[in-house]
Amino acid sequence: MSQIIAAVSTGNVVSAIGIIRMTGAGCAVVADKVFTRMNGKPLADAPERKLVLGDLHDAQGRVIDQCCAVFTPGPNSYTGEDTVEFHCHGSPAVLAAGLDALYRAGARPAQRGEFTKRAFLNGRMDLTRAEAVIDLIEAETAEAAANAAGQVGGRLQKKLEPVYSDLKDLCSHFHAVLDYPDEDIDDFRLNEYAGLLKKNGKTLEGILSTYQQGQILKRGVRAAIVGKPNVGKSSLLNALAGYERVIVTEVAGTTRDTVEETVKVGNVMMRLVDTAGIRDTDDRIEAMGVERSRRAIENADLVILMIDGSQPLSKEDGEVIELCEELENVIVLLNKADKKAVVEPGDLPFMCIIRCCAKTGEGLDLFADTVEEMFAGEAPCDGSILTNARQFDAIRRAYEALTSALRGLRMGFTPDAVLTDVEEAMEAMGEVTGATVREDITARIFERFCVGK
Ligand SMILES: Nc1nc2c(ncn2[C@@H]2O[C@H](COP(=O)(O)OP(=O)(O)OP(=O)(O)O)[C@@H](O)[C@H]2O)c(=O)[nH]1
Ligand SMILES: [Mg+2]
Repeated sequence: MSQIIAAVSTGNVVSAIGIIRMTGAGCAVVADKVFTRMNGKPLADAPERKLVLGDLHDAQGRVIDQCCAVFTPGPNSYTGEDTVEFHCHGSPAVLAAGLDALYRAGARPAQRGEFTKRAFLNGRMDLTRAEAVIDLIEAETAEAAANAAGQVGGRLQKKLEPVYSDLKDLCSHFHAVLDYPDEDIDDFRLNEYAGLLKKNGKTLEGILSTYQQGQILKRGVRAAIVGKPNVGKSSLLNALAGYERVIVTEVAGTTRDTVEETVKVGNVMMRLVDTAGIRDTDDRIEAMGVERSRRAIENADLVILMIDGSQPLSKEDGEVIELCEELENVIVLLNKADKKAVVEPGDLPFMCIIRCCAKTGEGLDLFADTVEEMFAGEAPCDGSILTNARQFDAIRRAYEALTSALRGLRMGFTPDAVLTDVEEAMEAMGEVTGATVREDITARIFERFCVGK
């Protein structure tokens, strides 16, 4: 029988309400030692899943808080086990005292993610849903939250389940063939197998194709604003951030170091990096900043190349243009559109060029539309997007094993060789859903969680 665990599930800050959660068979009895209902009856007699008022007190009977408690018997609780929650006044001191009282009454401290780990081990959710819980807690945008919520609801699991089930059928057919070697697989069956492998390979390919979008959804677009000094890079960062995040002056070489800020451009979360203007310089500190600017270009998903459109292109502009020319994702901003335009888009070797004014914000709407077009992605944020590196790796291995099985089948390999590939694919799929995942990996997954979840 699992032990009774308890933790504060809300943050360690003063708030209106704070929640202590406890789970494990018999936890209502532990609760009765520290919580006295207004009517004096045991908590287990209270209506299930309904808040009841009472006093939370320590072992000596000293009242810690007047609060509500709710009892949810297993197996229909989050963890699948009996669960009690105390909805207290949200003082960290109250919550710490309440938790201490529960420890003294028989509960032990919960480890990180232990509630969700129990939910997984008790079959309340598969691993895709359990992992999405942490994504939901950590979501930084509504879109990321919506996608994680979809996966908590089982969208990814539902896509993977039929694939796993088809592979299981295939394996059993192959085993039958191997057990009765005199019966050849006829062409009809071979075509059927090949069709099944192809169909499921396509499903996995479709899921894998969303991963890049998932990366962007989860961590945002890493975007470096680059250009020669004084073109308005820092002014752009400030305009997008909506406040004076960095110093702007008319002195070339104002920004010495890279400065990061997270902003939302349209629907897309961006990790914007303002960089030191790129030029040859004898100033040691500025030169170090320029080196960092070059590195920011290498690490960026998007380079925003800024040019002062009111000045003729200079040798320094040319050097930055050369650095960016071969990159996949570049948006050129011809800044200072409030002044007479001297540079024309046709003068530049780029496709995506927008005139703008960082001072007034002119042109930034078009910039936002362009960013959305480049990065918003096509899959809906409803759980369809794969965001998790571990899941991506396992699904990729399953896909490769299926491709290899299909190749083997077409080349007339013996059934046992094809079977090995299909079993490998099943094993990898099982790692995603948790059906075959190793215990040490499970432990690592739940260590990412916070205590109390
Ligand atoms: N007229 C006009 N001036 C601008 C515009 N954007 C920026 N500036 C001015 O250009 C000067 C340089 O702006 P910054 O934003 O500091 O330029 P920067 O590219 O970050 O410069 P460094 O940090 O030195 O590389 C400041 O005086 C800004 O007020 C614009 O759209 N129009
Ligand atoms: Mg600057």
